[in-house]
Amino acid sequence: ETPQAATESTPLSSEVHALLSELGVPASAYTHGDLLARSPITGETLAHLPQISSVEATVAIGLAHAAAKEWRNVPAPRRGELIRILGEELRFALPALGRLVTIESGKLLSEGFGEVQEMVDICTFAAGLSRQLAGLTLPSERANHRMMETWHPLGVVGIISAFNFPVAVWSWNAALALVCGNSVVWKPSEKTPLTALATQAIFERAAAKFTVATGHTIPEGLSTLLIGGAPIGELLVDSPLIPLISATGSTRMGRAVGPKLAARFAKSILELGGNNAAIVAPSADLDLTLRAVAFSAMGTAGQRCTTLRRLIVHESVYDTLIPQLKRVYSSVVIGDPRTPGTLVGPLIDEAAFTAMQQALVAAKEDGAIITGGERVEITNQPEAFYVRPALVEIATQTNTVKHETFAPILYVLKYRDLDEAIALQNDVPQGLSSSIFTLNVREAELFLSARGSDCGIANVNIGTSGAEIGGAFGGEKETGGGRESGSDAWKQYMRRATNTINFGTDLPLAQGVSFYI
Ligand code: UN1
Repeated sequence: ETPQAATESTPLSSEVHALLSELGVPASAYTHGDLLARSPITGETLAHLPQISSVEATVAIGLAHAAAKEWRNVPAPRRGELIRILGEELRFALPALGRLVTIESGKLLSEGFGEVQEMVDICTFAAGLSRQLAGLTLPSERANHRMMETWHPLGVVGIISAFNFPVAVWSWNAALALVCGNSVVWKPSEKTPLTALATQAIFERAAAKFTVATGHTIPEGLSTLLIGGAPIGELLVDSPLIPLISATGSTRMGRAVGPKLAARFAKSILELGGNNAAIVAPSADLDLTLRAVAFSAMGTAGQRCTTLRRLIVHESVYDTLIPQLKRVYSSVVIGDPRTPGTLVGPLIDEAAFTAMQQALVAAKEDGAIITGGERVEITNQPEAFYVRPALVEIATQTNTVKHETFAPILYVLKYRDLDEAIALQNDVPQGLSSSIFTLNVREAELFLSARGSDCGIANVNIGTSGAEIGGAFGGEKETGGGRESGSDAWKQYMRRATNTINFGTDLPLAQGVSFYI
């Protein structure tokens, strides 16, 4: 590989270089190499990064494996201390890292900051968790016996993350994996390598402070960043030294990764596509519904896994809500996500724009009525892709509707009775997030019941996106079944041993089996 010349400096690239330097990333990490970092805000190239070779990556996995063997001996609350310090460093870095997230992923500034806040929050959660990795004690059927569960670290945890939450998803996995006594190896999206570099620099600072504070050195390779393309992801997936891979991305990616992991009996946490719906019932508070739908459907330019993609509206409120929603869709401010007042930033790249246009053409062929969806020229930058979010009224749930397009398209369907609405909501291959807007307790509870939403997330009177870290995050069916972040998601980063201890002098066998020698 011939290293390429440094990027021409523009106001945006200069700002990015200043942010990276403030965050502690050495210039040598982004001034040469063949991976281009770009900003969807202008489409310009911000930096050039070297990519790790397969040989180097294999060495790094070996180091991570050795690191895990050391780290598992450190008491969990002490491991929690590292994550507490990481949270502190992230809190300190929030303004700069949040801005970098905005520049590299195109989300609004408040969302860039919110993403880093999410990292701080999971560190707080994980630090507390480090004293609560509790196993059950269970009654033994035998006299003078005790049964209990012990949770042990797995080893190396591989993290494959997507562009849309370029750093928060790493932190959900890394914070839990590290307090659980594992090491982590991270392959970020090729579309967002700079925020990954910054996050790694922050981790290293936290590790150095941990050493000063505790006298404990952090094993080399406890947290490793691998900048590279699909072959590096495949290397992680195929490595016998990695017992768990947490992968976030498309269902297509999951279909490639899942069977490979299953074939070598590795564990997986898959966070794949969503096709999230909200039901708007007759009693819904329509002002609140309008705001919730606007944020969930248009926010982050439709590029969250939890983005609202289908709105299932009762016929009695359809003609009130939909015209209001159309007004919001045609007036929402689209533009530079750093500008106050902007609500819809850019799509990540041209491929996202093309996929959106293709979905809209297909919807039209299905007989849909489309409001918006066109490209919006904002900056005279041909490489930046801004769109007006699309509201697509459609009579039936066609294949186009059942497919996840990672762009701001909201399909609107009409319903008569709640069973029909719930059936529609569930009749897609994906099962991530869902909502109902209703003031009727029977409807709300039915929606949350076993015959209600089949998703991993089911909400009442809030949108489908913007989950807190305290709950388990993930979904069913083609979403992959994984759960990350809060609740007891930590258990996936550990292996459970069932221990039976005999403190008597006899050897009674379970189930009354007799075996006397
Ligand atoms: C994602 O889009 O990959 O619930 C994650 C949310 C965010 C996480 C989204 N907290 O929308």
